[in-house]
Amino acid sequence: MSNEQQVRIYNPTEEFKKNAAVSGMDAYRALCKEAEDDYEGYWARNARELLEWKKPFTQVLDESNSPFFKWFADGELNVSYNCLDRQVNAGLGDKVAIIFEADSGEVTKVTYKELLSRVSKFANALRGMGVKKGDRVVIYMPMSIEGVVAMQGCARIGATHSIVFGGFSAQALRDRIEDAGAVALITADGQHRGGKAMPLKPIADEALSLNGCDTIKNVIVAKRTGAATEMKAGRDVWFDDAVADQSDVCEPEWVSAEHPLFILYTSGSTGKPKGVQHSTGGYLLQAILSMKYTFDIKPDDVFWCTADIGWVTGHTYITYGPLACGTTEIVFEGVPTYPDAGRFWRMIQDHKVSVFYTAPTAIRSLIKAADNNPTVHPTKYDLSSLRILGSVGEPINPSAWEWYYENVGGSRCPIVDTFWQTETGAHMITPMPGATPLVPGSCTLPFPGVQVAVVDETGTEVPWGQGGILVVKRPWPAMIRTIWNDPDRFVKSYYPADFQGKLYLAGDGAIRDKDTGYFTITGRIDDVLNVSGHRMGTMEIESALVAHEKVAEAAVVGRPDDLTGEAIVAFVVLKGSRPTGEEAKAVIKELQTWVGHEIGPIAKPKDIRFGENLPKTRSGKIMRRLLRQLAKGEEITQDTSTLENPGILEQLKG
Ligand code: 6R9
Repeated sequence: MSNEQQVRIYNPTEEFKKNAAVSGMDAYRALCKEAEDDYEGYWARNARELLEWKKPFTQVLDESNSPFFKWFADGELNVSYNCLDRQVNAGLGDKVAIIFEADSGEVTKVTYKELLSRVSKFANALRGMGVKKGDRVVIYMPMSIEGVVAMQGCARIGATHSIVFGGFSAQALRDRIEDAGAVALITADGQHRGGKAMPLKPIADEALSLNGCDTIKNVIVAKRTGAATEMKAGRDVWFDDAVADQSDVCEPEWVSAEHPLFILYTSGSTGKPKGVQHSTGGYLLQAILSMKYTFDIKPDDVFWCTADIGWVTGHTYITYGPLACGTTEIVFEGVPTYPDAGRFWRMIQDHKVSVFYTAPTAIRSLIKAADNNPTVHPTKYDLSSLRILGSVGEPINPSAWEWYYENVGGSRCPIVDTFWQTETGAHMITPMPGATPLVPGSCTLPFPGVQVAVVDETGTEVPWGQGGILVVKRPWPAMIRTIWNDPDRFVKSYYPADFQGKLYLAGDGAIRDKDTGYFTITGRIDDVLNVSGHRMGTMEIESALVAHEKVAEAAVVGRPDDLTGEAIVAFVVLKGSRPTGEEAKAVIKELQTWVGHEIGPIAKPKDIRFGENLPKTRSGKIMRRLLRQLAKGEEITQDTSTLENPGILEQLKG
């Protein structure tokens, strides 16, 4: 963004502020101050108020074995009890917990009472198979009620679940089963996406036939597509049969607050995926507190997080946070573009969604779709039920932010741009919708109680206005506890010696506005480019490109260059069709000039390539490592089986 560009600020309306959980900046600052004055006291107060404990804790933060921190360790509770029994006991049994909309459009509603009954039966089925506290259960399922039931069922008996996203290959599933040493696998015959039925059980079977999976004793298979399915006698059982004769009463397993609720594999910068291990008490505390503060959740809200349960966002903001708050939430099986790109807007209209949480990549693709086809434009739908919009997963470029604000939110709904990670468990930097003045493209200020900073290579805080490394200064309740099977890697990755093991390294760069102190994430540290000695975030250049009227989406990577150290390569998707030949040359010139104007000549991409799309993981993250290989003209050695659209690699070879 050029300096001349006027930064617009969006304040919450008085009306909104009045009823907000965090009402006004004074209220926000008071919470931050409470935490600063008495860090443990702040979290302990919330843990007492927001969680129901079987055995109250007496210890708060235990730093004796740093960086393996513990929170509320002598307290005992159960996550499923806190999500389900608590609501039923409070008289919310008949409230709808889940509105499930299938890919086909079919809608199923489940009340809290019914959900408790289904989870209890499933938990009893697991116990009947001999699955016990501390055992690992891998879940490889589509977006479904059964998926949520499976997760909650594990939590109920103290089994540690590990979800593997339904788009992952047999090899990826195998690796995770082996690393976790799982005793059971919960899957489905298949899944529906965009009108097509796709297999899951055959992939699971393939994974189980590979070396390393013999720890799996039971496979539970939910019926989704009705595809002919091979069932191995003595190992495989249908989900419905497993629960059929089970009691709907299941005494929860009361576990320590430190008991591992789940492991979730995520990619590191190199090497094999890391099994991020999360806790019970601290994790649930921040899931609830962020529902309250960031989403300002109220009893009448209809909440919709569009993530998949295979990602951390689906864990915290589908399976646990909303249910622990007694919220009615949407669970969606399908994709945003089927049967057309108005699907999200139609669902918001039909279910009167009031809080909507999605990813910038979805927004950008829907902007493109709406530009090409006015009938799927959000303004064609009644979105008046909305009161808060959210964004997560990557930086949201200001132009997409403004489109989202105006066209989806009717210039009425605050946008919470939530920065966090698999490892952090819950929001870390985010606006409070009834307090924080919003600046498009900035995730603004820390969540109350979270202490983040921007530092240099030695761990010293840099002045506002100067870019640096994002760190967390103090342990927080929902943080990663370790990497499963690899505590050394945990220490090296997140508490490096460079910072004397005292600061959590997020892996992202950030800059604080020199006047407001607002945080802007500049992208993963490994995505920062150095061109002729100038440091700049790839995101900055992407944002400039996307601000051009012809550009729908852009990804920028570095390529080694003899002259300048690194050269900038941009992969661009235009709103219209993909240009070739002379036309392409003209657009390249136009975009180079544009970026030169927006940021400065140094930021002009040396090489611009056009594709109909960008290579993304199934969760919608741009695969930058792959783009870097393409930029260098290298052969693709990386596994591309998780790519949503492998065909576009040819177009981007340049
Ligand atoms: C929740 C989630 C984490 C990485 C993180 C950062 C990027 C997430 C962001 C954001 C800018 C935001 N990221 N939210 N960057 N603004 N609001 O996405 O977890 O899949 O582990 O990704 O995503 O780079 O380090 P995860």
